[in-house]
This record gives sequence, structure tokens and C-alpha cells, in this order.
Amino acid sequence: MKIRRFFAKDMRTALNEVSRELGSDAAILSSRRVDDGIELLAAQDYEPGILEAMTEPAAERQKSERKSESKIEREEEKPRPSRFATEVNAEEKQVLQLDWGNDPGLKAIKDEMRVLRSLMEEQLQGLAWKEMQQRKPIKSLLTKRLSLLDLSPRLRDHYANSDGTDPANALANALAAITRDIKHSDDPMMEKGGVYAMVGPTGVGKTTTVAKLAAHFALKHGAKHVALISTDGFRIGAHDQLATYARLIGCAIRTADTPSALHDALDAFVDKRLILIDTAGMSQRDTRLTEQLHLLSHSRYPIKLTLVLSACAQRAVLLEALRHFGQFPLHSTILTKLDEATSLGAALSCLLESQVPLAASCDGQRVPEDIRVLRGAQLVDRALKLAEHYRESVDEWLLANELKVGAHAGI
Ligand SMILES: Nc1nc2c(ncn2[C@@H]2O[C@H](COP(=O)(O)OP(=O)(O)O)[C@@H](O)[C@H]2O)c(=O)[nH]1
Ligand SMILES: [Mg+2]
Repeated sequence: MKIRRFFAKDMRTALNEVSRELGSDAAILSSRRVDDGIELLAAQDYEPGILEAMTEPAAERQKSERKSESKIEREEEKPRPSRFATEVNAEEKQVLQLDWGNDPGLKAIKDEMRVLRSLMEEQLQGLAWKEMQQRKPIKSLLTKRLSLLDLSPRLRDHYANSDGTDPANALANALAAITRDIKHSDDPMMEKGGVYAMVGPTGVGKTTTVAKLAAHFALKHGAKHVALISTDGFRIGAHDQLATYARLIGCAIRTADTPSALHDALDAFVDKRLILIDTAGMSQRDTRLTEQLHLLSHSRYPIKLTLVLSACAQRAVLLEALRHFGQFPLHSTILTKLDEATSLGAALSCLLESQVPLAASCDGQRVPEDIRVLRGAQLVDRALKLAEHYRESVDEWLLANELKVGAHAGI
């Protein structure tokens, strides 16, 4: 058996060379990637028995050598691997196991199969969507209409199952179900007072919302009944921003950037009817503080955690905020920046999925005007108007793509 090593820039060239040099019956013993191409070990007049002898690990050989003498004698009769074969054995033992994972030819085939698979999936998804349009025209129309609202796919599919004798009737039922499922806080914080801590990502409008709530309460009941606490002692100007609002409203204010300072501030404001705590954001420090706020809510200060969310944020951002702050019991949520949102789908999905009650909605920067209590019907109505204004058509490819084949009930 003749064994030779070949180098070439790619597998095809290497195989051509093997065939030219050793003939078409040559056997490939191993292949591996090297710096500038492919290295092949090929054999002419390949005899599997000899190869096994070449690849038999030394330990195995020693073990069999230790067996009975008669066995040794028989072993000696067997052909021993040549010096060249032994060298190859030592050097190439690991390489002799073909490294198919790095084979460029196989990799190309794999890539092509991946493309073919996604093409087939796409075709099947398109068929599933077409089939649904034929078999369940009302459901498919509802799916299209609800897609305009930009609800999460799960909620869209859920509400697209609404009953109805005709498309308009089914849509009215679906919208009524959405409206009914939006939870509202029965706690009128702007009327009754209490201790509320605004938590949420940075920049969503927590400080502005605190000012709006404080100003409304002060207008109704008097500024002396309102107190503000800022726990955002890190950012330059954060306290100044709240202090400016407190001065304009004429209410008391304190900074508390440690749990004990917060305790002291709450003690100092024990006679206030409305205490609003403004926090910073989502950093680890804020999480610790939120934890503290939650702990305090079990003491004599019934602090209610209110999650402030921007209606402009993407669904993933809102879900992340919910995941982060949802580890504490949330009393309610306030939606801000409704005036800047081009879709309310993400915010509605968040409210529906989390079931955290909505306490108020903000639709502008003006203090105190731009805050109101919106009911579910008003929110849904607003969401529909935005959908009509900003979305003309549904991307059917996207829709079909989301309807993972067979994954949804009734398809
Ligand atoms: N358009 C709009 N802007 C808002 C609203 N609420 C707050 N803002 C603005 O958002 C920015 C950040 O607000 P701020 O209260 O400092 O956010 P915080 O970091 O959560 O305290 C400021 O420019 C606010 O004027 C709102 O409802 N609509
Ligand atoms: Mg702030």
C-alpha cells in the first residue's frame, strides 16, 4: 500500500491531484484544513487490515503483546507496519478520523440546505395563510385588522378568535374584548392622596409626571398637603428639576438617596396627604432602592409602586421594564408620551399581558395640563385612529410568516 500526502488550495483540486497521481481507486485516509488550503492523506492499493494495524493505539498493542507466548508467536507471523507507516501512525493518529465538520464542500451543501429549508417554510406559511383566508374569512380579516393595531402576535391571534356574524360585528366584539381586558386602577391618586413611588426606565417622564400629579392635587386640596421626595441624587440637575417644580407648586421637598434618608423624609412628611417619590431609573442602585421602597410598603408607610412607561417605546423595551420592575408588586402604571406615539400596540399589549392597572395617561410636556385618566375604550379608540393614520396596509408576508405553520389553533 502506498500512502501519500497532498496539499491543495481546495478540496476539489486536492482530489484531482490524488486521482492524477494515485489513480481513481485511491482511498482518502484523512483530510484537514491547513493554513493555505487542504491537506489530504491518500493511499494507493489500500488494504483496510493494514490501516487498522497502523492506527491501533500503542497501549492496545502493548496489551496484546503481554498476552500468552503462543499468541506472541502468532502475532509475529502477522505483517508488521513499515517504519513509514509507524511514522504516519504517530503523527496522524488524530487526523485519520475524517474532519467532515471543516470540509468546505460539506459546508456549502449545508448552507444550500438551510436556504432551501427557509424557502420551503416560507411557501408553507404562505399556504397556511391562504388556507385560513379561504376556510375562516372572518378570522383572517380580523387578524389583518388587529395587525394594524400592532398588538403582540399572541394577543392578536387571541382576539382574532372573537365571534361575529359578519366582519364588522366580529371586529366590534374583538375591540370590546380588548377594552374589557384593560385593567384600571380604582385608586384616584390625584383625588385621594397616599404615598406613591414612580419607578421606570430613565427618561420616560417620571419627574414630569410627579410634578403633574402634585400640581393637580395642590390645586384641589392646597399645596401644604403635598410633599415630594427625590431619590435621584446621582444625576446632576435631577434634584434641581424636581425642586423647581416644588417651588412652582409651593410644596415641600426632600432628597433621600439612601434608605435611612428615605425613612427620615417619610417621617418628616407624616402629616402630608399626598407624598410622591421620584426615582431615577433601572440601574442596580435603583433596583436596591425599589426593593427598599417595597419593604417600606409593609411598614407604616403604605408606598404604592407606580410603573411609568413611555407609549413610544418598542414592545421589547416595555417588556424589559415590566420584567425588571415586575419583581415587585406594582400598584399601577402610568403611560406617558401618548402625544408622540405613532402606535399604541406595544403599550396596549403590555397592559393586557401584565394586567397591571392603568392609573393615568400623559400626552404632553405641559405641567399640570397634560395628564388624564383614560379609560380602555378611549385608549383603544386612540390606538385605532393612530393605526388608520400611520398604517395603510398590512404586510401579508410578515403576517403569514408569523403564523407559524400549524402552531396556531384552528389553522
Ligand atoms: N411629549 C411628551 N414628553 C414628555 C411627557 N412626559 C415627559 N416628557 C418629557 O420627557 C423628557 C424626560 O422627562 P423626565 O420627567 O425628566 O423623565 P424621567 O427621567 O423619567 O424623570 C422631558 O423632556 C419631559 O418634558 C409626555 O407625556 N409627552
Ligand atoms: Mg427624573
